[in-house]
Amino acid sequence: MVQDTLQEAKTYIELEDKYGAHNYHPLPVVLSRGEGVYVWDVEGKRYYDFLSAYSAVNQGHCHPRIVNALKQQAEQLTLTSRAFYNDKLGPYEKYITEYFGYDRVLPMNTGVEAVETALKLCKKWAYEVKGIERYKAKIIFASGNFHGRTMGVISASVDPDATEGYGPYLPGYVIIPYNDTEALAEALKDPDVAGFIVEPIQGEAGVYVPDDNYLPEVARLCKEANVLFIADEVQTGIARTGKLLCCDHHNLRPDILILGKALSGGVFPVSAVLADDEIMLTMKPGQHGSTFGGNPLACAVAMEALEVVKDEKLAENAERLGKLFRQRMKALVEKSELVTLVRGKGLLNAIVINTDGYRDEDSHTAWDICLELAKNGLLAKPTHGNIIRFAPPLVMTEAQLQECCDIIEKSILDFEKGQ
Ligand code: IF1
Repeated sequence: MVQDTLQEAKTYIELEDKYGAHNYHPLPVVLSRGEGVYVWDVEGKRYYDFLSAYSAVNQGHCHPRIVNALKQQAEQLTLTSRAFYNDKLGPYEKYITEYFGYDRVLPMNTGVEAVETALKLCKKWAYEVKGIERYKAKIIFASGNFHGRTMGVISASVDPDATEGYGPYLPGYVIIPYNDTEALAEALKDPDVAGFIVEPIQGEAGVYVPDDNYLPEVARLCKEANVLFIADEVQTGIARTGKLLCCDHHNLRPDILILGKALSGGVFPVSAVLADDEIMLTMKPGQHGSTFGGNPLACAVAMEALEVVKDEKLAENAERLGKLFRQRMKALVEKSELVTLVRGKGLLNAIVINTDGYRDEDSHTAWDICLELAKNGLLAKPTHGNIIRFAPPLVMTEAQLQECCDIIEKSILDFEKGQ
């Protein structure tokens, strides 16, 4: 369908073009159904989904158990607001805090709301526990970060696409290079630093996996400086990188843990911030909130989504299939002129396409390869010009993964021949 977008698909594309904001540039594929590792377009063509809605459908599209939990609760009670108690939030709070090993959870909806919540908690803690003078608290971010699209978060971005035209920005942020513990140690000399927020792997930056000792050093340096280590696991969490959390690869326990996306298996916006009493109880009644935060529907869906992760051993599967995937891609690097490297952890991987310059938006090479992949029944999308992220649902079988590697290899080698 991709090349000669048929009339029906064109209709949907034209509707979005005419009536929608143009804040995305989608691949010309119009999807109408999803199940497990597959999605279908309006012409009935089936694709392997190698984006997983940016790691929100780790459990696979429309997982029956999660959809059923949604349906059951939707016919019972969907939203009470936090003006009253309900019979789902308490049990969910107990469940998720025991699941991840924290004293408390603050439930939100989108990933960026959870990030903003974590940043507010960090400052509250800085003034009320660490004793930093109001309002001198600073938070350190890593360059190349992606934590969402709100003003409070893009103020720490160095990506012109994410920031240009949205000033003035929020003050109080310090930006240091990613994967650089010396820069962190230097920045931590400032006694007004409250926290360091970091993605265990930088997704948007192109699946940038830091050195093995980076995160352990981050945790050690933050502890030494009495600064909060805040892990944004919105994309790397929920089994994506081959462990329940990416921090688990290093047996690290961030002071504040941020979750989103696959926390709901992609059927509903659910996010969460987890921390212990000393941090979480700095927020008093009325000092933070959200209309939908912690709603009964979200609680029912998230509990089932997390049960599925455990029951179906999705982290183990991601670990095993991720190794296979990178082996196959390394073999492709040997055969291909275009593919220069593969990097990732578990089933969060990316290949780098050989074009000049990091933000080589003009190359279209990665984009055109994604069109070729779609033609051959596999959906993926470039990030930052010359990098293609590959992140299938974690329910994939080995046979399906091998078939997908065949598709990727064929598409890229055919594309090169056609160049
Ligand atoms: C877009 C990127 C991925 C995230 C991390 C917080 C959030 C995200 C590590 C905010 C969201 C999404 C947002 C979406 C595309 C996608 C994305 F390309 F933008 F960067 F995955 F890599 N922390 N990432 O990755 O969560 O508020 O969106 O629920 O904005 O285009 P959200």
